[in-house]
Amino acid sequence: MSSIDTARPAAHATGVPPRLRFPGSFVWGTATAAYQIEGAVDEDGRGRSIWDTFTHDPGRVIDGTDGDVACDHYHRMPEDVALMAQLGLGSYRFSIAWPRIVPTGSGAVNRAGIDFYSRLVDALLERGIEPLATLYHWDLPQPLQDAGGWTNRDTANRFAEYAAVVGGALGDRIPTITTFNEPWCSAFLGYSSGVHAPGITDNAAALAAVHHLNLAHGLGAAALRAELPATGKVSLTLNLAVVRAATESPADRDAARHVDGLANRIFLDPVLNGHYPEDVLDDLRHITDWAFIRDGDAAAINAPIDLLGVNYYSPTRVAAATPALQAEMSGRWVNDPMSTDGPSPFPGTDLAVSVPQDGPYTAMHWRIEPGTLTELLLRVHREHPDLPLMITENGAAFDDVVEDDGAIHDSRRIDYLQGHFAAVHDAIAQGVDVRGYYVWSLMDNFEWAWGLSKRFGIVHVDYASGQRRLKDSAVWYRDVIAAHGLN
Ligand code: GCO
Repeated sequence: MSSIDTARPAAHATGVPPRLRFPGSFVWGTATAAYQIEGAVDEDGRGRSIWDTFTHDPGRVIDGTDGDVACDHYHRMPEDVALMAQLGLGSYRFSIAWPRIVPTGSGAVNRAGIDFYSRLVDALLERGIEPLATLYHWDLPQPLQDAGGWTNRDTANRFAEYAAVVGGALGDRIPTITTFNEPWCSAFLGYSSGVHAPGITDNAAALAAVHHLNLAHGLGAAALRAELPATGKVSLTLNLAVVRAATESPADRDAARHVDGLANRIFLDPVLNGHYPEDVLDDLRHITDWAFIRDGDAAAINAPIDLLGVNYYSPTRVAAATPALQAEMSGRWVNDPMSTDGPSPFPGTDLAVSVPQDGPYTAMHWRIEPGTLTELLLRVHREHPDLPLMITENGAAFDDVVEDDGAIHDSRRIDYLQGHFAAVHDAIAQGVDVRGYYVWSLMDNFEWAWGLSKRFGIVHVDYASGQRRLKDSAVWYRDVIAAHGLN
């Protein structure tokens, strides 16, 4: 039976009911992350994070930019919240910068940091926009990295302390708090491919980081529960992958199983089922002995969550790492670690490689295939039927052009979003409990190793002046929200 609520009247100005209507309680939002938008890196007692260090290390960021100013959201927060209200957003997903709250990662709490997020939350609530806060969107306090970062088990305890501080200070006004955003990126891009901070290239370190991130999620979830009101919800956001084998050969199919293990099951299984996938443990014994997994960790990681956030952009295609592919890789990929044109190492393993896919592509060279989002949601729902899901990120970068009159006709972004909204609708119609959707991103921002060169926003940001301009996609999204569906 379809769970789509057809009783809700369409609020669209034309009075014509949308063709694809979403359930009445479905939430429409946009997402951002602290380091990508805030700037003000040295203000009001904020400590340094690994991203401050990384971006100031020449050669790490493709266009040489950094997040020192970014969208200057720290100073423009009221204006940005007004913009959200103008779009009719039901919710706003943002992240809290750990180094603003606990500047050195342990010990003293910085009141001014809490005050900033407190003002943000109040501004949102005043406008009827529900805050969804993430505790960790990659900005680890640098002193914790100096002590080993996520390879150090103790970082998980520091995270739980930080979670308790935020839960205690803001938990009465934030209905849902997310522990981590995309631990896969923190572990594998941070410690294996090294294209993200802290820029380490060591597969064994990445696997230790996976475990300590999972542990930190579990300890953090428990710490939050102890502080939150009974109605407070705790969630985790994962960037789950739809992994396809390059060919039907047994070797490529096994590579797809293996990568599915590293991209999805190494997080989903311990968090939701209380154990690591045996096949993944076995696959990687030549890299690590997994001795960092201690008695009691499985139960801690398995702390209940109320909601799973799913970030999804594009499918993944992999092949077994044959000598021929490895040779091709060393010619093409190693010289350009962000290239997606040729076969590339799959972060964290020497058993599989990522291979190119056909277009259409976004400006990230990510294949556009909305139906794979339906496929992913159906899979998670099949394996965890009682778990509510939320699309916490989906969106696309394109090379936007600002016309002389200031207009930005980003029709390809509208097409991308429309296709993915329809894919979510399709999953809901097939019985998946999807509670809402957050466009990545509210505004153009600092796209990590790509710097300011890739624009994901539905709002354009002129980085020189800080000026915000609605792209066509923002106006289109406003109408989707008003109609609560697609026409
Ligand atoms: C991620 C992060 C975002 C990115 C977005 C586009 O998924 O990598 O959560 O911070 O900016 O995904 O790459």
